[in-house]
Amino acid sequence: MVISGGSLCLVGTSTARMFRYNVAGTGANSIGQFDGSGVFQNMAGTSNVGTGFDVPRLIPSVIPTLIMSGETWHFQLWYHDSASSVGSSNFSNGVSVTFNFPQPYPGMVLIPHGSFEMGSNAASGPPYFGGSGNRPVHTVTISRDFWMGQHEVTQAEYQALMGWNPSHFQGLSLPVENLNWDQARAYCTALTAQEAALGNIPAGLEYRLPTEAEWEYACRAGTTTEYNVGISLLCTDAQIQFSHHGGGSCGATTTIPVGSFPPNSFGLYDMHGNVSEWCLDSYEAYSPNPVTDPFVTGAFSKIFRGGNWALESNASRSATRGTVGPSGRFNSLGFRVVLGNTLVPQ
Ligand SMILES: [Ca+2]
Repeated sequence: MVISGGSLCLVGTSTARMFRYNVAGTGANSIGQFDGSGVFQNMAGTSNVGTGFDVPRLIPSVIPTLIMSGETWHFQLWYHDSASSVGSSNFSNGVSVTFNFPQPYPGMVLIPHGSFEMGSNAASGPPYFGGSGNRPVHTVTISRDFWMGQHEVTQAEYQALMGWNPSHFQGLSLPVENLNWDQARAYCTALTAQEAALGNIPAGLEYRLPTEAEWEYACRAGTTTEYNVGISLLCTDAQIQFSHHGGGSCGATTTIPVGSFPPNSFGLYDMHGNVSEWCLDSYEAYSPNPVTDPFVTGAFSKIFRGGNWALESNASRSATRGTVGPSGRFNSLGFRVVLGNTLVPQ
């Protein structure tokens, strides 16, 4: 039995010709049969138990059969002895199946696929202090939808899954920090194992760190300005140390609970500020050529993104790239997870 795209495909033998099903609680019945390839075909309509269909019967066109997660369907093989009366249909004992579709972990937001301009041409002076590492701006296509955590991973989430809390600033609603790249990836691996055991991960996907391109695409959420809130980032927009847009010192001395500022249009909080966020990629200079689903691996230095409570507004721009060795641990560096296609860094 295969679930694909929300429709039902029953695979059986062509000799087991007739089938019926009903959805528990609805009273709805319908009837169908396996075709010559052993694929169940829905014959939409009300079941005619007792009248039945002679076998073989013409196979109708496939009618999509929607199944909702959590529904229990009852399947029952039956046959009609055409040599006797129409009331002599015979039924097997049948089988009941409850369908539970993969459900992303709570707090994951669907990020639709698309293209964007990655990088920044911001000048080297104030207020943005742009750099060559942000250039050249180039077209990046994210070819597949993915899910991203609304929030930086909290200490409550990390403690619950990993059994300890490495953070310098303690507080369950604060982002977890002071953990290295491998520890962030280990959390993703553990989350994948937990959710896979619950049947919540579609084939080919995993929980992992975002690629740098996924991170910037999600941060921008369609914006082309230096910040996803516009051309300026103020102390009232994010947990940062200093705003070069007239805000001056923000007085930040610590992380704050995740989600303390409004989200971007994808529903993602703290993409600017609070803690910087580990990405899966290694650092590599940008190429001017358009690229699809970039994923850089192999180099020593890893990427972190988004600025943090100890950095100034220019370091929190959508395009600003941070690099550090994988063993780095800082009280200003955490992470968030994505549910996306499986990627293996080297
Ligand atoms: Ca952040």
